[in-house]
Amino acid sequence: MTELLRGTRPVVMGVLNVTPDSFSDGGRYADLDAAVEHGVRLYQEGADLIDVGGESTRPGAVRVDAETESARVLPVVRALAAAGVPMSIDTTRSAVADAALAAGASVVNDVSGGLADPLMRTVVAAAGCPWILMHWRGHSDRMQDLAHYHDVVGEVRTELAARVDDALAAGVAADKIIVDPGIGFAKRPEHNWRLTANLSDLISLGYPVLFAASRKSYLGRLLTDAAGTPRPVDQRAAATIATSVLAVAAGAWGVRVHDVRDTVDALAVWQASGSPRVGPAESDGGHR
Ligand code: PMM
Repeated sequence: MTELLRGTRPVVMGVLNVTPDSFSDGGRYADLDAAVEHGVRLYQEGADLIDVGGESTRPGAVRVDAETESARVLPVVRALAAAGVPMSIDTTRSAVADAALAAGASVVNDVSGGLADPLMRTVVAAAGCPWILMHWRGHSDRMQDLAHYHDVVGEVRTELAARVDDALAAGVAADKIIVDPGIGFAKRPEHNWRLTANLSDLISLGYPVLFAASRKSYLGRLLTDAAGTPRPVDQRAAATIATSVLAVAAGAWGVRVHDVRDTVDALAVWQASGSPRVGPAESDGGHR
């Protein structure tokens, strides 16, 4: 994990949603054996971390209770830990994060950036684990109503900086913080494109940046066919890989993707091409 956080090479997180209703893989890995098998496969394909989630965050999703979320993820986390697979837990709930860390996860991926549960910062600070703080404005049932910006890149940067300040004030170490623009969360397609094109503005905060556009709807809309139908979710891999390479080339610390093997291949090409890695250490000498 320490090596991952140092950012000497791009990190690939593989998505494992143990939910019936996530937008791209919902229902496919709701069964324990299928989930564990898929997590192991993504790890073997080269993922650095498997990101295990038990609550869908697709636009409009209705929340599940903490018990349901825990019952979905904990057996998977335990089994993957036993298989030696490193994991992040994708949750906004401190109780789920706490239990998943105890069960073998080593990173907390919080799409609310600590806003949904005020106890999350305490759990993360006590655990001393890395914390991914994503830009978020509200739960999925209402997030599209919150997609109003004058300057999306500037506002996301300012709001993420506030999340970082909250984390630091709670005792989370600066070198454990990762930020994420939250592609698709309270964002319209034009907002997602502005953020995709201006990642360097977020990288200049001085924290590792995770970019997570995999299969998201703005890519489907980009690839709309002549009849006006957006490209289906399972046919957005090439577009996703293009965004991942662009993000890493712009200095992103890592990407969160469904298609691990092809992403790893594409990033190997990027690295072999000798492209200089431009990250916080090189660009502005560290934290804000
Ligand atoms: N997106 C989803 C879930 N978790 N975590 C982070 N850090 N960033 C994201 O953009 C993000 C996330 C929703 O996508 P999925 O349904 O494919 O998991």
